[in-house]
Amino acid sequence: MTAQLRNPVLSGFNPDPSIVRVGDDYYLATSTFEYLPGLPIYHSTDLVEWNLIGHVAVTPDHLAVHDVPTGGGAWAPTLRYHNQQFWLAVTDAMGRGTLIFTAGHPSGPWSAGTPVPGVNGIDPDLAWDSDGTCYMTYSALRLTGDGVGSHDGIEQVRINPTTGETLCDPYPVWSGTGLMFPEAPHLYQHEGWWYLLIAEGGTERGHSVSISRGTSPAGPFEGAPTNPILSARSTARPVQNTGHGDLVLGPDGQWLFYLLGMRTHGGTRSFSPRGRETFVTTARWVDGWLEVDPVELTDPQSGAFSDDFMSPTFPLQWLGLRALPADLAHRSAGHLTLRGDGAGMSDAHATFVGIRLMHLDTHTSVEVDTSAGIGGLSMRYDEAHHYSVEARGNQVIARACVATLSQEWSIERPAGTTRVWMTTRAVTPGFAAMSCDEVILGVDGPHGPIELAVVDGRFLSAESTCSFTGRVIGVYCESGEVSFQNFSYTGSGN
Ligand code: 6LW
Repeated sequence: MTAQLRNPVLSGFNPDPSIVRVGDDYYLATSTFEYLPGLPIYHSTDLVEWNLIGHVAVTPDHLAVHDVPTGGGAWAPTLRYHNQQFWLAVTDAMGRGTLIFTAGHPSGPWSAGTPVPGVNGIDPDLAWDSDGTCYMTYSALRLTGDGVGSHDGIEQVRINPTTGETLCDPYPVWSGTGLMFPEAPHLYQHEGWWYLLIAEGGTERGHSVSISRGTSPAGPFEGAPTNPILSARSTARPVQNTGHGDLVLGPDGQWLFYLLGMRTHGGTRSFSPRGRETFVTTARWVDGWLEVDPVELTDPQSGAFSDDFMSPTFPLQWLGLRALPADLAHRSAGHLTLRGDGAGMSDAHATFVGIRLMHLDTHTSVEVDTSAGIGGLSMRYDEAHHYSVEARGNQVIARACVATLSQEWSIERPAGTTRVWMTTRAVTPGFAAMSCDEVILGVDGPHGPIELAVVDGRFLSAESTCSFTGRVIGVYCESGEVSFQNFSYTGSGN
């Protein structure tokens, strides 16, 4: 791998990466599901440092995530540059369906999103032939109509990308080697060929990448003799589930493949607390076919995030559950105030804002004032899987909710300011401890930190929850009004 490339590229849940190069600038988009703002755009010039520069979906009208089931919402963008503008095609799953957004610059503002009602599927790709014909190639997992949930392979249709009109009936194209869930198609023109790259095998441990080629963007395509050209399945590689990616030419002429993968942990390496993250690997063309190298993990990166709530606007890292952070919380003079309507963390519409958990060993804390309400710090995977430290009346309650099971530990609230915290600590792999990490839930007392509970972390992992996201850690208000000060996150470890 090129010496300075770093893996993961984007820590914390950031699946389905799509990348575009314009001159010396690289832009990358990932999926956000039920969270807003949606569809982050990251920018880099050296492919080492990536900065979050904005989001495509910055109003509740862009994506109809308010009422989608968890795991629905923004799936699998394709980011492209054509005719002096940026294009992003995406599925708002169970929401607005297939959409195309455009922008003059990827930091925004983006257009309102043009529906493509003739495409009933996921993972839409956009490609233009030299005569200007626009092809949308997608995975025909039916999200609406008769046969919801059925999967008809990869399909393609010619479209007018400006109006969203389909210009012919969709037709099937090459759909892989026969592994399950052919998805994530991207079309590339290279040295006289059109290449159709897809993922297959499902987004779990069988995830793979396969490629085919033809002389027309509409096919027919013949599969590579070496398919699948990438998979970590049945290997001891530290990054598993590798697949669903996009190809780009690096500054030094090196082809690079940006893709999703999971850092798995535990005695049998079975659990991924951060879900699917973005990785990169090198690739090359050999005899007219693409070769992709296995994904290597580079040295652990440490990181920190803090917010003193002095600025009236949210830093771009904050995510709101089914609503924009600014519509859920008010920031003023060092305080973040949330107002709850009775929905706790077990509700799909909890009043919750948080950041992606990016590391394995982490510590997060926040001061909480619940004199007028109930709330605290929570680590959420989904509404069925979350751990919290809550202040309520004269009590501090640690709570672990896993599917239909829930357990609580409570103490009398210590005197003074209430600073609640959560620590995640990697478990040393071995047969004595099969889990990925333990989560310690606590509160500061007058004589130092007080541990309320130590909870097994495996239940907040991609494998236990079957959610498409990852852990998000942040603050919530169940009822009344709760005010927070000085949010702090530090993390390290792969
Ligand atoms: C996405 C599909 C997949 O649409 O998971 O891994 C879905 N790939 O391609 C949601 O991220």
